[in-house]
Amino acid sequence: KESPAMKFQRQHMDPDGPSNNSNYCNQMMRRRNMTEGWCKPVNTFVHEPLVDVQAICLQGNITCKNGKPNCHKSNSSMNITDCHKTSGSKYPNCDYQTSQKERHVIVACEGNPYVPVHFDASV
Ligand code: T3P
Repeated sequence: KESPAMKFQRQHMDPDGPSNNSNYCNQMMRRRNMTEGWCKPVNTFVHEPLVDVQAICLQGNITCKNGKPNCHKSNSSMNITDCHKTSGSKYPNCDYQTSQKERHVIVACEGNPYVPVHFDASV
């Protein structure tokens, strides 16, 4: 079974990206199984080494959007791609807008080892 930490990596890690490709999100949302049963509306991929994203769990501790205390904001800005479902697209034809950004990343961390399990926001 997929652990929360592995699910975070599947949904949010793409160290070898980004591709300068407006089809990036259409391809990646499908390849990473986020278009099965529904079109996941918003999803961010992080283009940094896994160790650097795991290290965010040791960085600034903040409250998550859901009120839990286990979120952490990256000290540095990171290279990310935001995928937003286009308003007209309907399952099973999931269509996404691709936007590349440099942002500080906020993740929720859990467990031992204490690792990212949820992407909360970019700022
Ligand atoms: P997950 O908890 O699997 O990481 O908030 C609902 C989902 O939307 C959540 O999935 C994270 C995702 N999301 C992003 O990936 N990027 C964003 O900027 C925001 C706001 C949400």
